[in-house]
Amino acid sequence: MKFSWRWFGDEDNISLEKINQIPGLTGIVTAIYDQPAGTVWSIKKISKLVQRINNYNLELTAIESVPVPEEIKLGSPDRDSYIEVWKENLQNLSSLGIEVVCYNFMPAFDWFRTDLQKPLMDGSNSLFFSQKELNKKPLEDLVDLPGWDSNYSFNEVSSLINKYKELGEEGLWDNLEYFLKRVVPVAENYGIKLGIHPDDPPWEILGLPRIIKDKEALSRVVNIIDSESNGLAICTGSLGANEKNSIPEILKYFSKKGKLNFVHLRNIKHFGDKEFQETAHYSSSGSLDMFEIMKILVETDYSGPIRPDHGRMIWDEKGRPGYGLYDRALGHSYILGLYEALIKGSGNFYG
Ligand SMILES: [Mn+2]
Repeated sequence: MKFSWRWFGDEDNISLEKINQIPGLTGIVTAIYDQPAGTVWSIKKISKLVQRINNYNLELTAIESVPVPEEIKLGSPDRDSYIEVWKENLQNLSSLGIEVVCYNFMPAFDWFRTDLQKPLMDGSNSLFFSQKELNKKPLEDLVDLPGWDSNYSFNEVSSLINKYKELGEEGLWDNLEYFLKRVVPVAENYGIKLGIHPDDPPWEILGLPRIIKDKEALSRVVNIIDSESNGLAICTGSLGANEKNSIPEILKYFSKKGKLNFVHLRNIKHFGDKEFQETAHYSSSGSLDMFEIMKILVETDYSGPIRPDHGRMIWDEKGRPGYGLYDRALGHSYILGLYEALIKGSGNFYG
């Protein structure tokens, strides 16, 4: 397993120097952040990024993400030119030894929350989602949340949402299939494993189609083309927001099939129907059993990148919601401890 950390490059106030002081971390997950979706990442730029990371004896273990432009997700007439750019990015990334690329197929925006700083009982705060609260808010109040692409105005967001409503779930599936049939053979050719990140939260919001939300949907993705390049980035917190998704079962099923290319570890606490808050990684802090999850990854010999996903804000830290230093470092250390215990307890010593 490649224990990794998400780093936002120059925009990140947590330096590689600090990250390098976290015990047992060997990998960095990052992307080119200063270019819009649908543009070519030059070999020169990727090479500089890789070099910067390697200077700290760290490895770039996964790209998260190569964004999929709305034109591809919507199936716009010009989508082929954007798919060509995506393929070129795979080629450029592979030329620098990158093996894992994460992407998502969420319409209009990435993850979504109703509160970015909801207090927990211990005085820390974290991200929170409540469908009931979302239903009460007018759209105008929501577009400032960081899940939105800030390049869009309110009117543009509304028109985008309407286009997706017209497209519907099956239309979105068709466009994912069209995309994968073109990019997976290229990824395979360049030795890159793709991992689709589940929708977060994994249900329909604002009337938008959301398709990557359960085991059935993940099966449908991997069955579009049978290739080890056509895999999954399982995010325990995203899928786990729906109590019906059994994360250990999902991980076991896809890891055994060789479809698991990337893992995000995060715990969340359910508060009832479509309401949850992100918690510390420790099992008892939330609703997910992290021991069980790590046990399955060890037992199925998962060897790809793994990273602590969002953490709480603790010890008065201020920063990017979900991506502070302290709680993610605690989460990583805890996960690493589970890993060591599992490996040594099973009699298999890791080298
Ligand atoms: Mn995630």
